Amino acid sequence: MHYSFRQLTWLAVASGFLYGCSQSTIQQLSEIQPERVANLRTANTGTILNVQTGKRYTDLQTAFNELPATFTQTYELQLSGTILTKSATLRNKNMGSFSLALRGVDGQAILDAGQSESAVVFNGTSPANIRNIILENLVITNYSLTSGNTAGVRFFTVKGQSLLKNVRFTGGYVAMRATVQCEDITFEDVQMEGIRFGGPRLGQAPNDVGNVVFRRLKTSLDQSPQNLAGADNVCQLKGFKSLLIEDCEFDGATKTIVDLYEMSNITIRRNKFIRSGRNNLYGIGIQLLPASGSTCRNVVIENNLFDNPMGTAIYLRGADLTINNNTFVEGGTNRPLISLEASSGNIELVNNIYAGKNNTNPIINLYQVNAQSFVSNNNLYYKPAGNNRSLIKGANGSKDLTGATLAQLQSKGLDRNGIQAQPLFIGSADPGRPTYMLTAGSPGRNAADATRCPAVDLANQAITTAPPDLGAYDYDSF
Ligand SMILES: [Ca+2]
Repeated sequence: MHYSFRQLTWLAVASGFLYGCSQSTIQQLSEIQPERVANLRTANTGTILNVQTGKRYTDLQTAFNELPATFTQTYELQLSGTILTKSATLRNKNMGSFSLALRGVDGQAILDAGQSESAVVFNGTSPANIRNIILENLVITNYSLTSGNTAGVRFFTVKGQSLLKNVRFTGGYVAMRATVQCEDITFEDVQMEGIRFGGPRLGQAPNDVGNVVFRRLKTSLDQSPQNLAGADNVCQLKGFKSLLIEDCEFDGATKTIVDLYEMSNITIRRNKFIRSGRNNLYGIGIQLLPASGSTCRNVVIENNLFDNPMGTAIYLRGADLTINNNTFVEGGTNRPLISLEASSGNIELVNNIYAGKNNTNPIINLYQVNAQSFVSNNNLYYKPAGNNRSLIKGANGSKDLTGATLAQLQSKGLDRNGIQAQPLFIGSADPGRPTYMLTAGSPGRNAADATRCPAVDLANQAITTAPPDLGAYDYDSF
């Protein structure tokens, strides 16, 4: 069940009436800013059951405190209803190799931070050993609107494999923040709504986080006018061992959607990037920057849709870059659609659709690129008639690769199997198919290099019917 933020407030009010105000509730209320008291937002109406001990709580901090200092087993706290949780913190525990789950039963339980800082904090700063945290079936709401250092969920030094599954963040400033030598974190079916100054903010130093997976993450932008003037990047991610982003939908950003620093081993596939840079032409769909004097390696970006980016869709400074089977539908920017800078290793751009609009800048810009191999083939380029922009501009090492027409690119050894034509997307003609799938008559249909195609397309269909199409979708496999 999905509640809007306004509905959540109503629920809290209604629950307050239903359950009445106990003595402990009044005590909780007195700790909150006075204007919140009038809202009755702060009622504790939920319950917490420690499955292992059978003990029940209405206060998350008490439930944490009564967990043993040294775990000899796994623990599960089952949450039901709405829990007011003013930065409840798990700390000073040695969890050994065990785990702790906070799991909503009866649907998603609501952790309401009461506009204090974080809703829930896990602090494994030495000598503690906090690890393997599972947060499942929860709504995290009403966390700090003003501080970028706190977040709905805050991890310090959380080890092992942690999981957020079916968690919805709404009504706050930064959804989740993890820093100081955390290990692996997986997000599955997580929503981050009303982005102001960020969804996930993970890592702040080299090697700060382990292996991170975002699977079916959905973000949406706070559309209020004051937010659109100043909001920040959606995902700010730094210093991971590896990163996988798949099957996510990032709807709206006023600046950059995925902002990556100082990491290698990145796979970004089957995602929709919608309206990046909405109010800021320097906002980018995916940006990757290395540390000074270092190089980010092994970057794969495939089967994504870049739907009307207002600025550059992909800006990478790294090595060993693969950008295959993506569909780019330009949003009327005056920036290059793809910008590769100071890049080395092997670079490959294959099976992409670049649907340019009225830009005068190149579709692909190369700056200080010095790759061992530079492959661009089986791509479809489109720019309106009479437009002089370069399809590719710049050089690889000393070899100039600039071309404003397909023939010019081919004369430089690029896009031998390329196409320069209108892509002919389905649009609204067939509501049963994705808008940016190619039509049956598109020149990009059956035009892909099958050896570079992934097994599954953006519509999550196995690509079974050769030859595959250019771009993120395959018509025949649908
Ligand atoms: Ca086909």
